[in-house]
Amino acid sequence: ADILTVTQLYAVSELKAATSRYSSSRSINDRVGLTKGDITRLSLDAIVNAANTTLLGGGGVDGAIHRAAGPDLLDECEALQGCRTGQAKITDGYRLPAKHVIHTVGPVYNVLDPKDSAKLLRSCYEESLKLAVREGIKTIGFSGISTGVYGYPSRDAAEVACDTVRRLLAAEASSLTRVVFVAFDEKDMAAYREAIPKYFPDT
Ligand code: AR6
Repeated sequence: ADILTVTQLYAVSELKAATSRYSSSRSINDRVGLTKGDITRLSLDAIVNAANTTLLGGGGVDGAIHRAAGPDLLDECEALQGCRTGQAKITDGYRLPAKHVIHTVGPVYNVLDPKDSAKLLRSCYEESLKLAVREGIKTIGFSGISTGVYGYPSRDAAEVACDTVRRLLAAEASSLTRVVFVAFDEKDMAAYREAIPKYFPDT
C-alpha cells in the first residue's frame, strides 16, 4: 500500500501542472510506481542494486542489500568476476523478500562530461530491464543508481530513469507488469515526483 502508482500520484494537485512532450498511455502508467523507503523490504521479483565494478559489496544501498541477503549473496557475486560500468548481472535474492538482485554499476558522475555520464546511466537502466525480461521477471524495483556517493544529480538521474523505463515499456512486448522507482531520501523523492508526470503523463 506504500507504493504510489502513477495514477495515484496524479491525485497530487501540484503534479498536474506539468507539461509533457510525451503521449499518455494508460497501459504504461499502470505498470509504473514510486515508493519511498528501504528497497531491501520490497517483495518483488527483482530489486536493482547500485553496485560497483567488483560486485563485492560496499556502502549505501549495496551494503544494505548484502546485509539483508546474507553471506550467500557475496559467494554468488564472487563467481561473477565483476561487472563493467553500464552493465548488469543477476543473482538470487537469498534472505531478501525479493527473488533476485540485479546488480548494475552506475557511473561516477563526471561534471566535465555529463553526456557521457548520462549515456552510462541510461545503459544501466536499459541493461537491467533487458536482463529482467530475459529472466522472465515481471516486477522490479530500482534504487537511485549513482545518486548517492557517485554524485549524479538526482533530478537529472530521475529524468534518465523515467525516459529509459518509458521507452522500454513502450517498445517491447514486455513481460514487465510493475516497475517501481525506490527513493530513499527526500531529494530523490522530489526528483521523481517532478520527472514522473513529464514522462508518464496522465490520460
Ligand atoms: N534502499 C533504497 N535506497 C537506498 C538504500 C536502501 N536501503 N540505501 C541507500 N539508498 P549509493 P551509488 C539510496 O551511494 O551512488 C556503494 O558503496 C541512496 O539514497 O548506494 O550508485 C557501491 O558499492 C541513493 O539515492 O550508490 C558503490 O561503490 C541511492 O541509493 C557505490 O556505493 C544510491 O546511492 C555506488 O554509488
